[in-house]
Amino acid sequence: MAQILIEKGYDVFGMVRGQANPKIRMIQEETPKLELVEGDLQDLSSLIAAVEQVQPDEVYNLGAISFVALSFRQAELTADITGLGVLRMLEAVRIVGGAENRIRFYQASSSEMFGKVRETPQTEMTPFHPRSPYGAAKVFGHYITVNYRESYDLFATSGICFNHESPRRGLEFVTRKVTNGVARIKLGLQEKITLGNLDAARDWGFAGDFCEAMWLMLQQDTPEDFVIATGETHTIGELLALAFAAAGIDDWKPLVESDPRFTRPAEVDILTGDASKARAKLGWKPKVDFPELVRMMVASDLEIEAGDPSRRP
Ligand code: G4F
Repeated sequence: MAQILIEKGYDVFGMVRGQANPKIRMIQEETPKLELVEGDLQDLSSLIAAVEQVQPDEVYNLGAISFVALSFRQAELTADITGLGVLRMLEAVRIVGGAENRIRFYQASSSEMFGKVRETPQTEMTPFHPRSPYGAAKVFGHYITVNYRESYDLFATSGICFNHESPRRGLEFVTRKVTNGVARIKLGLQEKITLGNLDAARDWGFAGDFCEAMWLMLQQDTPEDFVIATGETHTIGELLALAFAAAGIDDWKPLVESDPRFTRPAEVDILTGDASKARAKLGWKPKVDFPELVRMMVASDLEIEAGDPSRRP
């Protein structure tokens, strides 16, 4: 997101928490023009101070505990950061933005809110049925954003984003776990990839495309919520086949195993988004398709894993 906004000519400030945040070095190397400010989604006064310091025109709240599996083990923390953190950020935006509501606000809502899906494909009108503490916290974040828009006339919007991936994806998420595992197998650094539920299916898109949609949402005349998705669903089997093919490995099935350690107490089996509203009103459509996304991630992981071991994730 920062990279896209910098390319558009914005002065961009990223909020970081903690004293010795391990991601700061990577962020500074990848986006040197990004300025960092301190703030913590659990601490309203720190958010007010950050927003006062920056005096932003637009705030993009992409901050959360975003790993669904972790949310089962740290449910209260997830509710506090992923759920209540949105309320605190909205309060900071409302207070600092003054009576004329100078600051526009984007909330990263999630397709995890659809959970045990009530209809396919999912639209802005599909009822929610979250299947994890993460999904439940995102539902709160979504509705409190709608509520601040309706109560205080804030320019507050939610993008209901389906899974969006890139070479910068964390290794704990299934796409990157697969592409990084494939690269390591190819280079003789690892023998197998151990996953959880191999039957899951997702509507996976490229994060860069999705960030463009987030920006477009804040450039409209009126704030509205949008589903952001590719409309295509792929299985983990397809992800594996494409990733191994990108590394030139044919006989991959014996290289993948499933372990209950990686399954979840409740699962979201399948997601398919309908982004017709975004297409019609924002003129948005994804540019990178699924095979290209997987090839991009495998190529990046092959380069990382073949390089200096101290730079490996
Ligand atoms: O890559 P995942 O961990 O992503 P998940 O749970 O769909 O959540 C991501 O997308 C959401 C949008 O829909 C975001 F809101 C959220 O923050 C995050 O970015 O898992 C995808 C699927 C799941 O069904 C999971 O059970 O892959 C399955 N899976 C199977 N084996 C695995 C594994 N997931 C992970 N992370 N690791 C495995 O070994």
